Amino acid sequence: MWFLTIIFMINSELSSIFEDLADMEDIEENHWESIAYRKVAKSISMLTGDVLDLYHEKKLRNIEGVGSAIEKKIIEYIETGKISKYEILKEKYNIDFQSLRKIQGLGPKRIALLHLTLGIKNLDDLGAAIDSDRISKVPGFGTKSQEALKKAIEFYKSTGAGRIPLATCYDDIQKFFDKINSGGKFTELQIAGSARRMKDTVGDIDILSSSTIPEEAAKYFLGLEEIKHVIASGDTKISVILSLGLNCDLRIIDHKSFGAGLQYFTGSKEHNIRLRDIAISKGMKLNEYGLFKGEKVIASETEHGIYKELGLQWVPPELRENMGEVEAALENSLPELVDYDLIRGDFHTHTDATDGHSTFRQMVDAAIKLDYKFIAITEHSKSLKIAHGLDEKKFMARNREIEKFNEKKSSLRVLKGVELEILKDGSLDLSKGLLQEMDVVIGAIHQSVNDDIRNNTTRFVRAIESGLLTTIAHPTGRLLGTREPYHIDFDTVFQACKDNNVAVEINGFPTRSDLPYDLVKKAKSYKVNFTLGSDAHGTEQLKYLRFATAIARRGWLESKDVLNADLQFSKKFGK
Ligand code: DGT
Ligand code: CA
Ligand code: CA
Repeated sequence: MWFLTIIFMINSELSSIFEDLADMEDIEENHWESIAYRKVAKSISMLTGDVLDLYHEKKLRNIEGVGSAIEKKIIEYIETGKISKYEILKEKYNIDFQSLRKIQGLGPKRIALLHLTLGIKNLDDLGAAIDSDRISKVPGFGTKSQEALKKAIEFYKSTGAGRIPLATCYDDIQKFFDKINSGGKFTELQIAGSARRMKDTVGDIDILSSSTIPEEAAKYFLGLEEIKHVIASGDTKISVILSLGLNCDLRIIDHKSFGAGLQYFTGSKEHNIRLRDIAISKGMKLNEYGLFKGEKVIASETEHGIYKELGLQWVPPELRENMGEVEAALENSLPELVDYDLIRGDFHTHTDATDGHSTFRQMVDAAIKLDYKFIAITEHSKSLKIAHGLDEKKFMARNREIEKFNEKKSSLRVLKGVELEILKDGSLDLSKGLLQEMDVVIGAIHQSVNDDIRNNTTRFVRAIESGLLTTIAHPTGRLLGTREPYHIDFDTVFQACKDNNVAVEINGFPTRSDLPYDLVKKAKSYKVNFTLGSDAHGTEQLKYLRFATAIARRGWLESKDVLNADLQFSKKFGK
């Protein structure tokens, strides 16, 4: 990963506020202000450090485009959580710029025009205006752009609009959860939905609770400062928008049906439908209140009870996608998933020698602190110029540094690695001699990718057959929300990996999450090995390894499939 900056919550909040401000100033016809805000929005979004750090160091002015007026606004936001100018304009316009901006063909000028002429404020308004043929009549639009907008909305909705990578909000969700819990108002509290299933992206957060004082508990929840807006508040369900930019559904249910509720609201919907069918086939009824035979409650208090009474093994949440887990659970043959705690090392990291921002020593120290047994430092290779890829000479120097560290017999072993460019014709970016010296060679395709499936597949296969790769990196090349996966024949690639003893990477970097879990399951059927990597470009990103592990579990992997798992690593590296 080389073109993504790190995601800091406050940076992304500020950047989208300034972008909104720019859009609103455009409508107000204050074009100079608009240009200034847009510039700052962009420079904040590209920062590699946290705005909060710059604030503490009194260096906000170092951000490109920040003068005294904008500096004041940033300080106001950090200290009060609000920017008064923004609040005033928002009141006036109340436009969902963030969604509208994501529609291809809608820039700030056109959003402003549609607002001024048709009063369009959000995607629903836009859809309705298209359906009633009003857009085509706006000067500058026409039937053709109306059609194009209709398609663009469909695309936006189908590619998972508004979904957030779980890895970028996981810590905040945990903190929010702990805060709810710390109030002492709830008897039971559990995260459900896609976040419990550890899906790579989440649409909203579902929290399930029970309480002996439900009204007081609801009031406490609604008073939490993390809640930005209340969408709906009923006796059993409260829906809110959190300041971290996610919706959250809190359900307060009866203690007696907590297990059934947890099962139901964990989903997935497809998994639940299968369970409901099984219940029906056994003459029972399953819903969020329990498993029933006629009026009689067969199970409801615990989730395990529900599965047991249906004649199934308890299914780990990560597997609940109707991908064969129901059949396996009926036959008592679910896999023994690789455990999060067994992953004690990272196969994919970068430092400031290329496009990372932590030093070698900082990365190594952080790995020791995490009690890792190994870390592979896998810098980019020379032809990835944008990431300052290293040539043979620089890799040799790095290798000597690693050897020196390993001589000290620390609890951590550092592996000599490279994220190696697979060139256009499938040849490799560094000399054979150097590659043979490496512990970890992750072959990656970053550049000159075309739409030709045969071309891309052959490119991978040639590299795999070189005998010099240990792993292929983020195989689909997808970037969540911005880039479609490459066209690749994965049956051929996985077979080649198996034949040449090349592992397949699961990259846990939030916007990559690559391989996706369904392809992991497919790769497993070829009996390949897997390596998990965070693709961290700084110490604070090492935590993404957990999300690579989540994908591994969602792809049915067991310890024996994963080279990071203790036992496998020892076998390979004799430690
Ligand atoms: P998300 O929020 O899009 O990332 O995905 P989920 O799975 O968290 O979906 P969400 O929040 O709409 O609903 C939470 C769970 O509630 C879902 O996984 C299963 C259950 N559920 C919701 N609607 C239905 C439904 O119509 N039928 C069934 N069987 N279950 C449902
Ligand atoms: Ca959800
Ligand atoms: Ca929900």
